[in-house]
Amino acid sequence: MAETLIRTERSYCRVCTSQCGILVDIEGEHVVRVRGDKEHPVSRGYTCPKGRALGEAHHHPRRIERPMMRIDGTLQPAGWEPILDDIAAKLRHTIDTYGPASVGIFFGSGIGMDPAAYRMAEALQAAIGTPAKFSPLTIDGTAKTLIGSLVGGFPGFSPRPDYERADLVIYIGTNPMISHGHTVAIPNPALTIKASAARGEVWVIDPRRSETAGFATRHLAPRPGTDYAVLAYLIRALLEGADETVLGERAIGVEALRLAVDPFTASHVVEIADVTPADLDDLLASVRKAGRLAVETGTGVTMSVGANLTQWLAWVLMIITDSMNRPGGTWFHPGFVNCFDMFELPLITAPFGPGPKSRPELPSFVGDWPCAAVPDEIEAGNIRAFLNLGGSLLRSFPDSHALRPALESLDLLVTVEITENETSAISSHVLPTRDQLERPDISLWDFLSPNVDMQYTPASLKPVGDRRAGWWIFAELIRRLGGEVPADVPADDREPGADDHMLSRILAYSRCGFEQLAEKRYIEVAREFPAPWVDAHVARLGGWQLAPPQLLAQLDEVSAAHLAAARRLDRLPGSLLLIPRRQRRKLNAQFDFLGEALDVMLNPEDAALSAIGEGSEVIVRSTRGEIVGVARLDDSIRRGVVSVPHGHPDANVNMLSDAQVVDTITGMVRYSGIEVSVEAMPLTMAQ
Ligand SMILES: Nc1nc2c(c(=O)[nH]1)N[C@H]1C(S)=C(S)[C@@H](COP(=O)(O)OP(=O)(O)OC[C@H]3O[C@@H](n4cnc5c(=O)[nH]c(N)nc54)[C@H](O)[C@@H]3O)O[C@H]1N2
Ligand SMILES: Nc1nc2c(c(=O)[nH]1)N[C@H]1C(S)=C(S)[C@@H](COP(=O)(O)OP(=O)(O)OC[C@H]3O[C@@H](n4cnc5c(=O)[nH]c(N)nc54)[C@H](O)[C@@H]3O)O[C@H]1N2
Ligand code: SF4
Ligand SMILES: [Mo]
Repeated sequence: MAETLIRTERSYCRVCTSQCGILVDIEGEHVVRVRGDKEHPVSRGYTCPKGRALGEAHHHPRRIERPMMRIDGTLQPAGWEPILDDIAAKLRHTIDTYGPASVGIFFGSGIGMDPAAYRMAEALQAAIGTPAKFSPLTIDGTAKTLIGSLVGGFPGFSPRPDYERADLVIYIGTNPMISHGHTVAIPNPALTIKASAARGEVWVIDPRRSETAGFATRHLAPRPGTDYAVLAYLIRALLEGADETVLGERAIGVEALRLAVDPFTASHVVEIADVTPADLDDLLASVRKAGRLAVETGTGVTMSVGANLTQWLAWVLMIITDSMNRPGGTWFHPGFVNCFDMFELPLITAPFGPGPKSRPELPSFVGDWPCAAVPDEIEAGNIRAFLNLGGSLLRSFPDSHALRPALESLDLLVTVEITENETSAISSHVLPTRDQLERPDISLWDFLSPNVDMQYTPASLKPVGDRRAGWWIFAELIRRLGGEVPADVPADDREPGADDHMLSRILAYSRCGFEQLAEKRYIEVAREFPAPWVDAHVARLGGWQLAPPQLLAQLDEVSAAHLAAARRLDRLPGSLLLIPRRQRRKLNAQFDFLGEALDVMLNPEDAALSAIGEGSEVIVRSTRGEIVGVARLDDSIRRGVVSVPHGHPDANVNMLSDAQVVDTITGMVRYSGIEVSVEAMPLTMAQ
């Protein structure tokens, strides 16, 4: 028998921001297995099915190895030189004829975890000079950034649970047992949540009794999008006799806030949110008992009509219980690459600018244009070329019906990818880049980590085929456009040490040097808590802003609409509110090969009304389109709600979403609370 030689490379997973330590067993250049690294200081051997599937992702039958361009209507392999020349010539022509704003760029999740590429993509955007920058922010969670600015005076300000001490953690619209957290990674969620529940209380607020609710001490299921009303009830009650030091000295706008939440009596909230008065009493009692608390929100909040309101009132609840930057409450991440505690944090309370011309109601928000504007911008002739850097546009953006023809009409649609999908299939140029096992990395999104820490991994494998580093691709485009690339950027990504050099540039002002990090692999620094820089920033702001006028107006508007909807008697059977859900063996549009099915999760009583049985094929319809899925009857979901996961190629839930339905303060698209009907597939069609 031939002897096999397996080597093991120590690395960390960059599929999600938990960044679990992994050991990659490799035979030749073939990944035999990926397993958890028990010696990793944070994850201690924990992994999830996605991380363990990194080998299969690398050996994906549809992986892209050669650059391709469209010649006579079909994508054909060509060399890097002619392809980059062609892209640069077309970009140059587009910019010269229509101006820099005619080039749109999507900083997709794919390059989001490739720091060296990400930074060079920013340089490419600057070289082009286009404001038409898009990112997952406006299809994921603008509310958090908005509230950071409006209430805390800085968009990147984000409180996170003091898991070591908090007696009450409230999860609203987040399911860390599956997602491993929204903006705060929870690497081994069961461990953390169980520990919180053992010490105190864990409440989950979600229209579905989620996997996280299974570990919680209590679950509450309000109507989608109405979470803010529950919080308003708590705040109304807590403002009576609240700590005057907190309210008087550290916050402003108490009176306006008091007026705003005044209508939210138990009966008002019961009518809007359809929870019971006993639920509200119990939650209030838990809050009073705990004193301090932490509220974690996720995409169930940020994708809903109540996004800004719930996020705002979650902050207010933490502020008035003196839970901000306090033990037993929340702490603020000071950054690792950029150190917020080492300089005077600027006050940024209005992160808006001019937005896309075709959607005058939408601003730019922290430098991003809303993804929902892409179809209209192309249609209007404003965007003529589009650079898709690691995005699965047709599955992630809203309104595939509007988006597909718009993208197909472009002269130039460049996709930088690792695997073929329906977006690469309609691109004019497809550029293969190194996947995470083929490149060294550090953690760019330092502030999403549960610790103040930084990791480094070398590459585990040699790049396959003609794949090139993202940073090199973008630097080559900058050069060809006549822009300046800093002299120290290596000319060739295949030079030994070239990737490491690009990573070391990112750490220039960070808490540790690259050499030290490369040697240690993981560096954590002690957390200062309570952190003086947080209190100093809030003092400069004049105190937490409890009642920003835009939010007061939105509260009136949204609660009036919810009340009207609750009183509507003419709802048709089968008319439901669609909510999003993430699946364990999937990451957005990725990991299809792990076989998660598109299940349409319904309450059995709703299903019975429409004669839908378990496992039967159903049609889900919105005003924008329809998809077919398989019904899963489950009483963990509340009546009137249907939960459908996104990112599936054949039944793409974004055939149902509407690019015109967005939050007008931030341009965030509405993915939760979409009105749909669900019907059993007629037998003749099902056969
Ligand atoms: N209806 C609905 N739509 C949603 C959501 C929802 O809940 N409901 N969720 C939204 C959210 S929260 C987000 S963040 C977005 C995500 O939307 P996207 O940013 O489009 O992210 P993914 O779908 O993960 O697609 C990432 C792509 O990058 C590729 N890729 C993987 N690794 C690499 C790499 O190393 N380099 C490069 N260049 N590419 C790589 C993958 O093959 C994949 O095609 O979708 C949003 N869309
Ligand atoms: N396995 C896996 N992990 C992932 C991803 C993935 O696709 N798969 N995606 C990654 C990405 S890009 C992101 S942004 C994060 C997101 O992380 P999370 O925000 O934790 O996302 P979900 O797991 O979908 O949890 C959202 C929860 O909100 C609930 N919900 C929906 N609408 C409402 C509402 O109106 N109110 C309330 N209270 N709840 C509501 C849903 O039922 C669901 O349980 O996950 C990341 N991690
Ligand atoms: S939780 Fe899963 S996907 Fe996220 S880093 Fe860990 S192994 Fe990777
Ligand atoms: Mo996301």
